[in-house]
Order: sequence, then structure tokens, then C-alpha cells
Amino acid sequence: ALLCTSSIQGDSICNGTHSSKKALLSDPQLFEAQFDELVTELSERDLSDPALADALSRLREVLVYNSPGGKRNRGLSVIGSLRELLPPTELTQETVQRALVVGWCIELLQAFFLVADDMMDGSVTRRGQPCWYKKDGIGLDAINDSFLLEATIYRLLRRHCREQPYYVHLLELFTETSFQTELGQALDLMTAPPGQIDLSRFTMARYKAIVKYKTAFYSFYLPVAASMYMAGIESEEEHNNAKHILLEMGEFFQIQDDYLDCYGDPAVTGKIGTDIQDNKCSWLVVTALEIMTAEQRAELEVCYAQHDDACVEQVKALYNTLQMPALYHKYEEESYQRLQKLIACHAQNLPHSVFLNFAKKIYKRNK
Ligand code: GPP
Ligand code: MG
Ligand code: MG
Ligand code: MG
Repeated sequence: ALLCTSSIQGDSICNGTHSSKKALLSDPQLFEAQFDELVTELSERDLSDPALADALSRLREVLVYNSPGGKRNRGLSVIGSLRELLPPTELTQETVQRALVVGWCIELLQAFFLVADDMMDGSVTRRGQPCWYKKDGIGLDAINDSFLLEATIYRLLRRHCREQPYYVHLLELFTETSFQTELGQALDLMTAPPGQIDLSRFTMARYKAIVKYKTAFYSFYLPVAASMYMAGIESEEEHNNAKHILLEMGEFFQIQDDYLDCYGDPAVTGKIGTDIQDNKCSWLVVTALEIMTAEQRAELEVCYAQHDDACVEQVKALYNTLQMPALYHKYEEESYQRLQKLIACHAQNLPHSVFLNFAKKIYKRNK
């Protein structure tokens, strides 16, 4: 009874007022189809100085390598939410098109963060392929590539939304959200100094601050807030109501990410976990610390944050002894119930489906 029952809204409903061939495609199909067009726009039509040809072909390569293979939850939820917020008569083909572009802007923000995050976390694979910085001849040049990915967001917003009444709202939303995420990433990194083990740093309060900022704002509030602005909803109260629910969802989403870092199947998640080696303030270590004995704590002190397979296995064995998978599943169920209550109390004027559709996609996920 965990998943909500309403039909898959927005996936196959008419895409606009015109009955063109495109109107037969589902939102996910339209979204994927738009990518090639945006790559061409950014790498061929945007700047025409022939002296930039090599740089623009690099940009194309970066876009094409780092955008596919994700779940697209963030990007698709812009059009998904907009369909719930606007009456069908106002969902013209142009409006749908713009919502898809704004969705791509969120996917590009995600690509920017992931290229950079994988370097900081020393990760090996992402979305089932080597991390971009791990590719031959890329290395630290990936820093600049991440900046390029970020810059494309603002090129697209300018080209597609400049004339819209919500343009400045979107600009502020993207810059503010980026700042929040970068602050969260700073907390994440500072709480995990390589090789310096201090288990007293790993508190639940610290954990919640890290994940709210590094994940919840950009992954959950950003897409829904963008669609609210596109639908003309500007009131701070409405945005705060949505934020309240979405940040709670975001916290749970990162707890899942932490769980999957250790217990997920890399063939499914597309990435190999590094949290134990990286000394991360993960939900697993924070929760385990709350229930372990003094002896177990002493053992963890020795084997956490080591780049040594035997040590990593020892930490995992300790997690198993403490029944972390069972604890996690209990937490997931409770979190889902809490979220349902939050939606009932805080959604107010906003359609509950905006939140329920999102919740449906993340609970019980394994990737
Ligand atoms: C997820 O952390 C958080 C991010 C990807 C935001 C990064 C922010 C930057 C400003 C670069 P994670 O490291 O647990 O994600 P994953 O498990 O996907 O590597
Ligand atoms: Mg990471
Ligand atoms: Mg990280
Ligand atoms: Mg992770």
C-alpha cells in the first residue's frame, strides 16, 4: 500500500492544443527528443565565431557524455507539475515546449553538479559508464567542463524564456538553488576530511543540514518551484508550503541514496559506492552510531574512512550486524506515512497530485 494509486498522469495526455505528430508522444518521449535539438542549438547556432569551433565541439561532447542515462525525475517533473497547475486550455504547445526546456535546465544543473561531485568524491562510475574526469585525457579539465554545463542553463533560459513574465523568477531560482547546493556540498566535504576520523562529527542534526542543502533544494524544490512560477504562482506563502513538503521528500531521497551507496546494485544504480572510504556523514553511519555498543564504535573508529577493501567489508559487516537494511526499510515506511500527512496539511491550494506524483517515483526505488 506504499505507492499511491492514481493513474500515470501527464505521461500520455495530449501535449498541447495542436494535433501534430508530436502530440502523440508522451512527455518522456518528447523530453528525450528535445535533447538533440538543444545540443545543436547550444553548440552550433548559439555562437557563430569560427574561432570557437573546437571549444563548441568540446561542449557538444561534454553535453552528450554527461546528460544521458539518468532517471530524468527532476527534468520531467517540471512539465508533470505544470500539467497539474494549469488548465489544459492554457497548456499550449509553446508552453509545453518551454516547460521541457526548463526541465532540461534542471538536468543540466544536475550534470554540472555530478561531473564536479564525482571528482570531489573520487568516484569511478556514473550512470553505468566511467565518470567524465576518469576518461583518458580529461582529468582536471573536467572542472572547466562542469562550468560549461552550468553556463548552458542560462543560455537556454535566455533564449527560450526571456520574454516571459517569470524569467527573472527563474533566474533567481536557479542561482539561489545553486548557491544552496554549493553550501550543502561544502558541509558534506568539511564533515568528511579524508583519513581524519572523528565519529563525534556524525550527528543527525549535521546530517539533516547537509542533505537539505546539497540535495533537497535542487532535486525537489527547484523543479516544482519552477513550474509554479511558470504557472504564475508567485506568492511566498504558496512557495513555502511547497518547500516544506519537498524538502522532506528530498531528505528521504538522500537517505535512499546513502543506503544504495552501500546496499544498491551498481549494475542498477550505475555507480559504485564510495561513502565508507570517503569518510562521509552518511545516514547509515549516523544511524548505526546511535545504536552501536562501545566496542563496535571502537571497531568502526579503526575501519571507517579507509581505502582498503577489507576495511570497507568490515564496516559493511558491522552494518549488517546492526540490521541496517531492516532499519532502513522501517524508516522508509514511516517517512512515507509522514509525507502523506504533510501533503494533507501543507499542500493547501496546490494540487496534491504535484507532490504525490513525485513521491510515487521515489519510494521503493532501487536506482
Ligand atoms: C549528492 O551527493 C549531492 C550532489 C550530487 C550535489 C553536488 C553539489 C555540487 C555543488 C558539486 P552524493 O555525492 O551522495 O551523490 P552521488 O551518490 O550521486 O555521488
Ligand atoms: Mg558523490
Ligand atoms: Mg558527494
Ligand atoms: Mg551518494
